[in-house]
Amino acid sequence: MKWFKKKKQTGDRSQEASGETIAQDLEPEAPQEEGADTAEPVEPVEATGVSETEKQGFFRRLRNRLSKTRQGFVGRVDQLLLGKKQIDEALLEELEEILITSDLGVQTTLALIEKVREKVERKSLSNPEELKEALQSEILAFLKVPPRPGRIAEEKPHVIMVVGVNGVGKTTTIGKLGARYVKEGKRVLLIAADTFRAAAVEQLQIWAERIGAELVRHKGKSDPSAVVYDGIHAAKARGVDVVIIDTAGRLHTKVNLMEELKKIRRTVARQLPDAPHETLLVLDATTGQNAISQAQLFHEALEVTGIALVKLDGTAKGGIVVGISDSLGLPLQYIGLGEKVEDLQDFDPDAFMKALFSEVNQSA
Ligand SMILES: Nc1nc2c(ncn2[C@@H]2O[C@H](COP(=O)(O)OP(=O)(O)OP(=O)(O)O)[C@@H](O)[C@H]2O)c(=O)[nH]1
Ligand SMILES: [Mg+2]
Repeated sequence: MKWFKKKKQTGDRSQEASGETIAQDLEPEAPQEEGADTAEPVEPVEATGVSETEKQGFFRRLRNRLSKTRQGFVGRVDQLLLGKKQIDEALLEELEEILITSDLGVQTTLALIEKVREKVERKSLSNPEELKEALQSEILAFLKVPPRPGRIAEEKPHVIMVVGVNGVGKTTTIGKLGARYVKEGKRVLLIAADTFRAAAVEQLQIWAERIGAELVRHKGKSDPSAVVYDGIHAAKARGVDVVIIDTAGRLHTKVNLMEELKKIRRTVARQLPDAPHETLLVLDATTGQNAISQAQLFHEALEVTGIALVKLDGTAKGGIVVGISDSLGLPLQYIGLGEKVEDLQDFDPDAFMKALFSEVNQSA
């Protein structure tokens, strides 16, 4: 039965950054419990069937949570253009600096500036207002990675394996994502395969209880693949729709980590030949260009299918969205805008740009 469809995107993009940053050492805090899922309704997964009021609330939240980036990036562009009458080389150089320091990435910035410069030379762009419009449309073009046919799970369950370095927001993202599927009426099972850290299992358990998902866990420090084996087995037996696997972000070495994750993947595939259907990489927007290096590392080892870029609410350098879309050729699937269950949104390039470039001084 072809019951589940996911969009996937592709792009012929160059690699931008290199290096490894697996040893990031952020200690996650426990998820916030109070009223997390009662404050506002959880947004549905599909845009279809969403009321106008919900859409507005959705956009308002996006806009509010991007305020740091709007002020730090678009606000600086506005300041640069203020009172300028013409576009000269000095102005383009300053713009280049703003783009780079907003974390769009060097290569992406140079490509953007080049496109703008061409337009200036062709005289299709002559004043700062037009420059700002051109900048928006060129950035949007970078964000719109062309879609490709989705991968379809032939039979239940649809399996999503979530990976990323420690502290980026994997477990929180799993909670939010699981909540969306539960809201859609799907039966969701979470697998606690981060057995490296004692508190990790409890953290996932809290999320499972909060969102109404099932949980498969082992007591004590067992082999992650053994937990995954039991989890998939249970999911098949119970007719679960969606399985989400939480994994460790840190092991003794990064080689160990990647080998462990590959082993988990093999375990899943042995029980369900097409699975995992998605390998979702969670990246922390506040780590800037490191996020791109991490993505390259994980993608090489695990063939990541999509990215969740979270903590966008906590950074003025949201330009990383553009850098990631441009340099990885991987679809930016979700963005995280806070710690609560409703703070995970599908990444929508048009809405993102609209939220970012709406008037800086407009009340949030
Ligand atoms: N502001 C903000 N905080 C977030 C977001 N996503 C996650 N967090 C917070 O980031 C911290 C770490 O999140 P976790 O979900 O525990 O991260 P993890 O990747 O599972 O960490 P490990 O299990 O140690 O590998 C928690 O305090 C979360 O509440 C987000 O979109 N915005
Ligand atoms: Mg975790």
